[in-house]
Amino acid sequence: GHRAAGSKSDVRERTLIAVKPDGVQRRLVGQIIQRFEQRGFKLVGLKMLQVSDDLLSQHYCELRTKPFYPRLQEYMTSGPLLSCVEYLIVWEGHKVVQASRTMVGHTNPLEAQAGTIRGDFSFHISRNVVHASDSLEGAQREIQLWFQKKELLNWDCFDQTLTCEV
Ligand code: IDP
Repeated sequence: GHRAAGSKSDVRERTLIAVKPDGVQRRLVGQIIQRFEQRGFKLVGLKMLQVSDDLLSQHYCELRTKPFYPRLQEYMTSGPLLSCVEYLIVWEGHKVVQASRTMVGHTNPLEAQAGTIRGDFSFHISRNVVHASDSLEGAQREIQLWFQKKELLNWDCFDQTLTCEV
């Protein structure tokens, strides 16, 4: 049977975006948040933290055995950036997982199109500025890993509650 495009379950879809340490050091956080806001997604969770090796390996559980994992770990938790602060941001909206992957661009910035975050702000795979969950299941797992339930806010947009009264 036919179902309307914007059903409630679609609208509540959520994804995790992380601004990696290079993005924070380069003061790109505002511009990255702005791109998701202007696209129309709703910010429902936001925190700044220093990622531990342990949480990083849980986050990247599928990459732990890859040859580049030590380099990834150095990029995200230690190494030349001295203090590795990152921002974790949860966005909500229709098909937000897929839309975010498109906005972020190819893993290797050299392959990322201009107009994407990686294509506009980076040129090296170990300095690719952002993370975006790659599937619905991945998003749910990652959001649970980084956020407690009470840290995610359900809020109504002001413009949806305006009436003619002043
Ligand atoms: P994604 O971030 O685009 O989802 P993943 O394959 O999940 O890509 O890899 C996670 C991160 O690990 C990448 O964003 C990148 O920083 C790093 N990475 C991935 N592949 C390589 C590689 O071949 N060499 C070095 N670093 C890599």
